[in-house]
Amino acid sequence: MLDEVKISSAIIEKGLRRMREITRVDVVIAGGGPSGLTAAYYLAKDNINVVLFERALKLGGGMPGGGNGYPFIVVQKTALEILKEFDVNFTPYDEEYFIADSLETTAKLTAKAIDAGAKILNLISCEDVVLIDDRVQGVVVISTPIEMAGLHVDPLTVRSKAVIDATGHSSEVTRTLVKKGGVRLNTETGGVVGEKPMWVDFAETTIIENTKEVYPGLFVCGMAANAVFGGPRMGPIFGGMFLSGKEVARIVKESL
Ligand code: 48F
Repeated sequence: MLDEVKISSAIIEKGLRRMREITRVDVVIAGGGPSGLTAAYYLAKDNINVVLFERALKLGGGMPGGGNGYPFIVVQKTALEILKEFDVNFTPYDEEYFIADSLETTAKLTAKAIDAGAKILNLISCEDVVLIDDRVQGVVVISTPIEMAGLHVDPLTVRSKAVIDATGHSSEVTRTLVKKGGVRLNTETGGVVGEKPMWVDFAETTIIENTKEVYPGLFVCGMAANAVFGGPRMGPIFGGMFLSGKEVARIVKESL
């Protein structure tokens, strides 16, 4: 006989164990879009204890939606190594542009990151950072439904050696640090410079330069990197996102 209580108990026990496991980790990633998932994979692959928090129910950020809802993404030649690493199928459009299924890419990035050992928790928002002795040392997390309901409920804290802001266009973690911590970032203005209008070629190049430690303990990747350092947007081409995720994993590993 299948037992309703056993099913609930199995989930509650595993869920609590998971929450307990992730209260102290090497690296926290805020945001499960293409750059955050890529970073999670490359860190976990090198045995770094990494947890990724995603506010939404689904993973992938802006990727599953492809371009204007057509479920395809474009990836330039220089980033094909990443699609190959994740076993994502792709077809050439011409010798420079390649097309992948946005849902397949999302699923494979997620599965490979989990297989490599990354812990991914959806429905959890990073609402603040832990700032001790002028260094970001973790994040403050709250369940998304509680956040959405606007209820006055205290959050939980996760300590880490490094935090990666992979929250995309909003660059939310970095903005929160500036707003609440009153700190000066490693940018030309000392604050979040803000995303510039579309310029694909420039955006896809500068995103790698902008992938860096923006404040002690806090790193930015993906669209958050361009938003923080004042780079332009690029639309549904994703090579820069994948390469930025890989690059931030490399930089963070070096810093640990
Ligand atoms: O926006 P998103 O996909 O970021 P990305 O990895 O990729 C950008 C592209 O999708 C696209 C683009 C293509 O070239 O420009 O926009 O830089 O994913 C960001 C994820 O972070 C989540 C959000 O729900 C999304 O899935 N997120 C945002 N704020 C928080 C968060 C937060 N405070 N805590 C947790 N997750």
